[in-house]
Amino acid sequence: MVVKLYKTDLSPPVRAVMMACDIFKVPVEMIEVNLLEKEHLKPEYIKKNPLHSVPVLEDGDLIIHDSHAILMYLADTYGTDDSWYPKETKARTLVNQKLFFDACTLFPRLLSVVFSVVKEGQKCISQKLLDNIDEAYNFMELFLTQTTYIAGDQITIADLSAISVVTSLAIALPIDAEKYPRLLEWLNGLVNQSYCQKFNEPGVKVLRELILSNLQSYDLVHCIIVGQCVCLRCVETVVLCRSIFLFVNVTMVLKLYKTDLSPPVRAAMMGCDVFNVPVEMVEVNLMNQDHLTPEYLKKNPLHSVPVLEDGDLIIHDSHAILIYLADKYGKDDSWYPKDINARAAVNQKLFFDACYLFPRVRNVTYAIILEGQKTIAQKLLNDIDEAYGFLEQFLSKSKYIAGEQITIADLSAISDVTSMAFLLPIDAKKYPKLQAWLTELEQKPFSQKFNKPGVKALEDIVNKLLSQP
Ligand SMILES: N[C@@H](CCC(=O)N[C@@H](CS)C(=O)NCC(=O)O)C(=O)O
Repeated sequence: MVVKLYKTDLSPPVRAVMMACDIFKVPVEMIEVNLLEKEHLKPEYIKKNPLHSVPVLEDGDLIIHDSHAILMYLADTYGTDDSWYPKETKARTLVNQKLFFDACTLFPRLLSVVFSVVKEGQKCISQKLLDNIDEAYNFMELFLTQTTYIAGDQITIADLSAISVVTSLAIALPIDAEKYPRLLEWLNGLVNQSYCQKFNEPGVKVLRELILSNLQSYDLVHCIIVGQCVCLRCVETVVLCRSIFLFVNVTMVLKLYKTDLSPPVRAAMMGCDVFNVPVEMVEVNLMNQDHLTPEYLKKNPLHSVPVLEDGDLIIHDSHAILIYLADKYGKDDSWYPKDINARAAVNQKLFFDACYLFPRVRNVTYAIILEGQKTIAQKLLNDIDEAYGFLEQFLSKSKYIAGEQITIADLSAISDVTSMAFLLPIDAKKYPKLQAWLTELEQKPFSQKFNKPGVKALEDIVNKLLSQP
């Protein structure tokens, strides 16, 4: 049976999937979706993917709307061995966390550039956006200093995601060979591979032309960035708390670095509770910059919480943590199914949380807590309302967000939705399914114990800061 891939070459997530189809020899029919012609907003497409994004993979009645979840699915279904996506739990976890790194850190930094130039018509790429890209290169350099590829010494599907984005980021900011030698070595090794030349390079070229033509429409050849003259046309190839001990009958205790304010932390704490994980909670006070100390950065260069430490395995993303906990400590597979199709449905909703829900909470809370904003911009409230709309559509099809059973995707989502609901109350008439799901999940013991207190603390801080002159 031939699978269908809805795609456009401009898109790095699409390119990652096309490379995987090539590598795994997937019998695929490619269907062009012209974003500039708004084909992704047509009702037939929205029916397949309410998020109106590309790529979408259709395999019989299974529709997957996230490139990372597609890569996992293709590797499990079509991979001839497990080298691209190891089956062994620890090795798989390392790949998962780098897929989430791409979804949460790399790709959004490219999107910001494309939006600013193509949608908002900015003549220059702002220094802030360039600094963000530079920081992303730095993260990559740190990873690649430890291992040959980003998730270990073997190439994996995480490299496919990352290369499609890094080659696109390099359009905006060439990679400095002196500062990032390992990154460049990794990149040069990959861009010479036939799958990259065939399925990544053409799209990078189209994206480069799109970005440049938008800058050129302002008759710009050079882009002045804080006194520097950066000739974008010249950019050719990509050189271009120590508090809780849950006693169980095992000697090894895991450590979870956490702060209750954080939705991803709360999701991980709920996972620990649901799976009875023997965990020591270690408090990381973000206000005191505990997450920026050298010891913490050594554990997690991304300086985020949560981090789960299990012996020598360190996991720096809540979604990858939930997957790991479910696989290792789940008594059955109900929270994270082993069936490949059901698993793909959960994976895509974990990425939905990583890419849509959490960023929309963070945009508001960071603006208030870190930047001292005194009101919430209407655009950010609209984004939250749109997220409610997506959830309503998902919950109109199934009782929980990834099917008829509660899964780890609901844990991720509930931590974010409860953090949004005090910023923009949910209109139960407009979003009845969402309201019913929220009410049910809020009453669960894991939610009462490990989500509610953090939501209340966050709400109190936000309200206090908004009310201060
Ligand atoms: N994708 C990550 C996001 C984690 C994240 O951004 N956590 C925030 C707190 S909500 C943080 O640690 N911010 C501090 C920083 O990044 O410096 C996950 O799901 O674990």
